[in-house]
Amino acid sequence: MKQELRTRPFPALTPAQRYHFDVYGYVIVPDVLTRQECEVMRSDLQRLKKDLLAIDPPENRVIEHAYFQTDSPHHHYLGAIGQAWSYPGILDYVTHPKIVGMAEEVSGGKVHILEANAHINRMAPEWDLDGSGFPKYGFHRGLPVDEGSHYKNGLVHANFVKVLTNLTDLGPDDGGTVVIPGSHKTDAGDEAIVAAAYEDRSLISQIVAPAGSAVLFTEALLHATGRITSDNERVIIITGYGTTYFPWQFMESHRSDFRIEDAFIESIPESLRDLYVSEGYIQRKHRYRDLSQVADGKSYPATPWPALEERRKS
Ligand SMILES: O=C(O)CCC(=O)C(=O)O
Repeated sequence: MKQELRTRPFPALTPAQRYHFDVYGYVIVPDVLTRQECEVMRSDLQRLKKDLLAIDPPENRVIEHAYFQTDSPHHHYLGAIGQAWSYPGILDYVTHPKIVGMAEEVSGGKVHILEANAHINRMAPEWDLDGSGFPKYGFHRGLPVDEGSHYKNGLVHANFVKVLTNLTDLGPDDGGTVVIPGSHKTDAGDEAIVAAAYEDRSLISQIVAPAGSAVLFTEALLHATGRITSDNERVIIITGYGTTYFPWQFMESHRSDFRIEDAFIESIPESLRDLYVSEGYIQRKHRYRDLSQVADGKSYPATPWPALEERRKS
């Protein structure tokens, strides 16, 4: 019998966190990563950025499928990092028991990795402002309202969710992600919703949280990168998880050749295999909680990747 749901907490969220997710479409979960984990992941992302920048000419900047989706002096957006096995902190993030457990809970069962990416950014030299001098944002959503969600036990479950974790502290000036709370329920035209939110800025919330806090949200929620006005660098790492209705062996990329490498697949530990590779068609494996159920507070250890250790040595 498969072990995947037993190696992760269920339910991963407290009733209050689960209720917040339902009402607002997102929840900030503090202390998901320790300071030490943040440091390891941040230094692996910085190393990947440095290694990519060292490749010349720039159009060849690909390492283990990871590449720059944005390569500008103030913003490096690293795409397709989910099989960058030379940077183990990244693999530890995308397969982290608590993070996957949260994604499974709000998806209503088994999930797999659809995308993995990261942003390393600083204050932008220019930013689009509205007539009153307030920032405009690139609000978007990856899941249409009502097309990718269902209710069970009165709780919303989404087929595509993201867990975005800040590896640096985010104060109010540090460009935390902005969201339009509750927009995951409103199918009234994204432009009209965003215009309404610009009219009354209290409809927009910005993530302000210490390093190691995770923002779990349904992709039906309108969200965007916030504006940095401090001198601090922001480093965030993101995994998008989808239910098994989404295609397998594919992770987001603007490059058409992107596929998970066979050698990488062979190195995946058994209990993490389902996160990367299909073992059958659909196999939804639902799992639902009641709102009153208390969170599973046990700490689940990360699964080691012995085969990768071997590859790294050879
Ligand atoms: O940069 C951010 O804070 C938001 C990232 C984002 O918009 C996304 O993952 O779709």
